Amino acid sequence: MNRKTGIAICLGGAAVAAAGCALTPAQKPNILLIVADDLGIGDVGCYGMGRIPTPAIDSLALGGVRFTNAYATSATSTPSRYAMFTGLYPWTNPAAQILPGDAPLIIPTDIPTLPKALQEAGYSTAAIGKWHLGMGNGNIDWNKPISPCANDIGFDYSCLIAATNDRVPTVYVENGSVLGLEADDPLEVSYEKNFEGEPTALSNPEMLRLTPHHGHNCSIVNGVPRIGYMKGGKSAVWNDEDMADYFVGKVKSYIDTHSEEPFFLYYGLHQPHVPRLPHSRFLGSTPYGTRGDAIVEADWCVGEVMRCLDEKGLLENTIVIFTSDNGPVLQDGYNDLADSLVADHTPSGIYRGGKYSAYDGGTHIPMIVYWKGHTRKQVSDAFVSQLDYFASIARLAGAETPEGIDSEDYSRSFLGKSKKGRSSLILEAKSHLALKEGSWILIPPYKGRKVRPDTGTELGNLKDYALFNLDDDPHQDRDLSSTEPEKLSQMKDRFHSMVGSYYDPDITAKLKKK
Ligand code: NG6
Ligand code: CA
Repeated sequence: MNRKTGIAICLGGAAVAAAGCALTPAQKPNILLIVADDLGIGDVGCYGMGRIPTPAIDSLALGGVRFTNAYATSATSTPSRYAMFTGLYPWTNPAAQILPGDAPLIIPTDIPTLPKALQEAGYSTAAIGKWHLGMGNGNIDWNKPISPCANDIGFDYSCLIAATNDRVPTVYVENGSVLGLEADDPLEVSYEKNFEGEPTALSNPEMLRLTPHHGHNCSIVNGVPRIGYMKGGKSAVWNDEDMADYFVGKVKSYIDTHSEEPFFLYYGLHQPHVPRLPHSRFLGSTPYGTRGDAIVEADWCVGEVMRCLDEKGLLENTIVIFTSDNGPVLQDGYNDLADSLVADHTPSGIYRGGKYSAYDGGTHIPMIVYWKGHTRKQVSDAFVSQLDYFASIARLAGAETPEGIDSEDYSRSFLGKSKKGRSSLILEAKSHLALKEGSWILIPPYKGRKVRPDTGTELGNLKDYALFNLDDDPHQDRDLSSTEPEKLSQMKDRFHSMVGSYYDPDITAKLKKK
């Protein structure tokens, strides 16, 4: 029996991987999880809110389920990705905050993870692209095999950037080893101090082709100032403009070599995170500067991968999930004109705030599920979250979901067979917590600035509890806390019972002191 036929027989009924329909390896659908970096709901053409063309992503929505009520757990990358792979609320692990490039792996190697569950169910698993969950034990020698790494939490294969494209080390790490290093030029990394004699953005501004707006004033790599210091490893340094092609190549060759077995492939796009350095063939493809062009490049990446699946005849047995780790930001540290060129494009769509924000723009993200022959074009307002990827994907793959995690199974909604979604979700923005319940959002009081001065983001730091109803106020302009006292009190109770001592109105100051 070939894989395609097997899937068709088993999934003929509504319930996928339901009891009594254990999937044999030949029947298991591949899972391709594509996670963009800082892509807003308004940045995706088919959401109809912005101006940037994204035909490849839109074509997933033409035959799939486009979610209008989907949430990342967090308004930044590390905690969002932590939740996707562990099924745990990231704020229950204080280490799940934006990590430096030399941070230790923050997912304990002895807890259940989504890739491990899939491995146990007979899947080959791979992580390609942006990682940002740490590697090693806090004291990495980059010239030796790094342990533990992504492979120790359930990925059979990994080819990653350790953190973000603006953080050192600016090298690719494959299965825990830096690729392309030469023995006579060892790579050294520090987030504390510069290596003697090495140029930085402060000492050698004449070497820069992109200047920092805030932060990003440490080592210069490829004329671009980064966060953190590094020395050596010259032969291993990535070329920013080639990163999209590089990872597309890795993804294609993984698909190529795994077309005969079920696979789970996590593909972390690096766009449109800063520094925005798309390949020259995308430059000028939008009037919105390099941020717009980087989104066009990301869309091209999606198109290439879909074409590869098609050519291999794998579309009918591959579930594709496309999403973003957090909301969008324009000015995120470089003078790249993203803010002055944005014009009529609206990255956060109709929502308030963006990356870093407790308002909806921080976590209300694009999400599309496409499975040729199984999903049909539809727009779903089911309330789903990336926190639910563990339980939902496990269900679709006939894998086990462990007891006691925060992830819930909405696999039927993922496939557009139901509109059932969560009743509630705790949202997180740099350790600031909020509660969404139905269309209601409760933002509790937090000390700190209303607007982040460097990025210009409205953070949602409010003096008192605020209550919003997204149904008729998607932009969260009308605080209903005084007109809806009963709702307010219910949601306050629920919020505090869900988060307990993790709520700390003074958290900003405490994190700064650390
Ligand atoms: C911030 C960086 C920002 C970006 C972000 C991580 C500064 C001043 N800003 O600290 O540029 O790298 O971290 O983004 O350093 S994320 O999408 O990976 O969470
Ligand atoms: Ca991000």
